[in-house]
Amino acid sequence: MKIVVIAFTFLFILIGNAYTQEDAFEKADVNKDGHISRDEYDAAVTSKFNEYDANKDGVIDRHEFNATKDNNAAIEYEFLDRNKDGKLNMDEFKAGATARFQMYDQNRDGLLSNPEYRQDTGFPILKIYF
Ligand SMILES: [Ca+2]
Ligand SMILES: [Ca+2]
Ligand SMILES: [Ca+2]
Repeated sequence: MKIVVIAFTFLFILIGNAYTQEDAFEKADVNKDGHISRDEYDAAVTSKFNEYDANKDGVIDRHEFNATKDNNAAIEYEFLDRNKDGKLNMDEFKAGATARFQMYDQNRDGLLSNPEYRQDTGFPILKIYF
């Protein structure tokens, strides 16, 4: 019985994660055309920046980015922090987000389709941005 409960709990966690992923794409796709345009992406990235910036000082520090705990976040933080001052401002965050968008936009149509969003890059980098 206990094992069944654990198995179900695990299943719910998996389903929960799948829904979370679905939500991020669908939430960003404001006009529900199945693609995330650059405008939609910019809006989602801006609100994500504000979400990270917990103390509202206009920059994301390493703690706010979770870079002190998460190795992938730490690597992405280094990539984003172009002037290496240990802070991310909105310009740096958006420049990095644009670079990642272009990386995922495989057919170069300026739109992010659902399969492009879900392609396996080894690490779901876009989750960092929206
Ligand atoms: Ca759209
Ligand atoms: Ca901050
Ligand atoms: Ca595309």
